[in-house]
Amino acid sequence: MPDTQPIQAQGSKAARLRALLEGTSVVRAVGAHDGLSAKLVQRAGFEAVWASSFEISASHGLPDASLVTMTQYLDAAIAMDAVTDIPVIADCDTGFGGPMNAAYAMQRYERAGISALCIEDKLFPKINSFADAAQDLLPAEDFALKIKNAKEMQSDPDTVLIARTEALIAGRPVAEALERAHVYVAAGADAVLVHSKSRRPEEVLEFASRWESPVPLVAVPTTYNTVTEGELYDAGYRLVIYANQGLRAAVKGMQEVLQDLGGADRAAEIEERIAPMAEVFALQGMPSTFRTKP
Ligand code: SPV
Ligand code: MG
Repeated sequence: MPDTQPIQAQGSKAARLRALLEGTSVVRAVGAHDGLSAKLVQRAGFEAVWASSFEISASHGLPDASLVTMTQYLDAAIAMDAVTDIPVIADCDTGFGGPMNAAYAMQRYERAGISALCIEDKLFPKINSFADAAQDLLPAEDFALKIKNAKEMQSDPDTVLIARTEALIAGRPVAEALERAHVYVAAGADAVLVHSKSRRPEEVLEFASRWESPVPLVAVPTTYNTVTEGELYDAGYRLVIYANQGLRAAVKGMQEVLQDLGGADRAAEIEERIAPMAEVFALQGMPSTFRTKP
């Protein structure tokens, strides 16, 4: 069904993502977990969708701990890609296992038309970066092998492979994060995501100031949320991912409305706080002739 958003520029989504990453302003992606949330990201004007493992796991009612299978993650990414015109960047956790799993993920996601994959250097099974748990890292050379295997399997030169280092999440110094990231670039990574759970942006800014590669940097300012996109761009970050704000807004909105509905004895009490059916019809791509009239 047609969406009301105009189709954007020509060329594959992956080629457009590459062009965006070489542009003169920061590329902004927002996390999503299904077709509807991805459409909302596009409609709000963002340039890319982050198929977040945290959001997709949460949408299954499960922790983000390598419980959801690659096929389930892939299906969710496909659902997002199918109803949007902007590139989908798939959060592929650790690559779903060892180097062969990472290569297989590359093959499956690419064939499904997903523009970018992101894999991280934690041990499989991993747990969400903000969980109060051990955040064990794979030796850098072992993770480099995953990158090499995935790049070898890649068939579209425009597909973007993002290598994510969790060194700072694991409590290691910036120097180790840099060392790891440079190894990952040598192995073929097209971009580097350095994740941080600090409340302040200093460590990601320091990382960027010591970065010695033309490969673009990616930031996820979830905890260090006072940093501006301009500050990140000036430091060297080319992609900023707002990884989970949409899901968290949805959870809060649903909790509040359902709580109030539970305390009322008719739906009219909450009607003004929920989207009209017509708005959802429009989001679904229902032909206008079938939509309810105002
Ligand atoms: C995700 O959105 O799943 C991410 C980012 O990987 S984080 O939750 O911060 O690990
Ligand atoms: Mg994730």
